[in-house]
Amino acid sequence: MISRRQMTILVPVLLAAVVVLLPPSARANNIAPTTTAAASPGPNADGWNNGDVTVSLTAADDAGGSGVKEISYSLNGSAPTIVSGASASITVSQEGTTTLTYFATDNVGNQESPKTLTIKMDKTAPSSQVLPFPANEAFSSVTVQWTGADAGSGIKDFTIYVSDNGGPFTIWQQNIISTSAVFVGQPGHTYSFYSIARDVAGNVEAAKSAGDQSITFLYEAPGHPADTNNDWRLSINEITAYGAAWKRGDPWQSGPNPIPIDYVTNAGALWKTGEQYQYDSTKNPPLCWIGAAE
Ligand SMILES: [Ca+2]
Ligand SMILES: [Ca+2]
Ligand SMILES: [Ca+2]
Repeated sequence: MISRRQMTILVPVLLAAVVVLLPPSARANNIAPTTTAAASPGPNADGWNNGDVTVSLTAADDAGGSGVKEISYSLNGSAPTIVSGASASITVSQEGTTTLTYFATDNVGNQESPKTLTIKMDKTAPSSQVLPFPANEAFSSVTVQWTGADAGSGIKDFTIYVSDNGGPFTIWQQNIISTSAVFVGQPGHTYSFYSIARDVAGNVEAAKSAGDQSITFLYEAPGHPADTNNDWRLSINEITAYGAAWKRGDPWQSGPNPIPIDYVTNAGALWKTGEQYQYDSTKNPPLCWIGAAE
């Protein structure tokens, strides 16, 4: 006879022995499979795709588990698709944001917690154009402006091309985020401009064969007298030399002389706002020299 006391010791020992002797599949019968998703091609650095994406789902059960029975997935909350086995392949081709929800189930019914993969897709190229120039703009420095629009991921940047007197278009501004820049040309030349936009997903606007806008520079616009190298920029060296000449009362290489104080302050203000400046024919010197947006 086994005593009551012996029983309290024997029963747990026997139960432990039964657990050890059971086959592994019966022991580990409550662990769900794990699914991993691989998107091909992956998104760009900004998180966008500009073409169809194939997602490969691969599920694995726990070692010695009952094995993967099926994978279930759905796109944007639609009715789930169930695929037998441990792998599935899904092609996402819809523009916009697609959320793929997926999980695997093993042969004894253990279900993985659903996982999601988000794909942002934009296959539509942007459009853009150089804006018309203001009337009577006929000097050799002009602000060129452009604009663009995009469905989906939005405009990333622009590349602006220029043609001199009907010659081939060459890049003037490459991958610029700003929507304006100052162009300095030669008197007597006609310049044509067009813009090509790029969106965040990497789509590029179709090539153009003609300019969006053109302008003819009839006259040489007078630069600021402090701009001694005539590059439409007032450097710190140029304004320092101009200011020193004014202080000493020395004559300057280009007039007016003696140097008026408001010419000196105007030069300093233009340097302060970013060096680059342009000519405004509607104002008198020195207010005709105004800061130019980079
Ligand atoms: Ca399992
Ligand atoms: Ca787009
Ligand atoms: Ca200069």
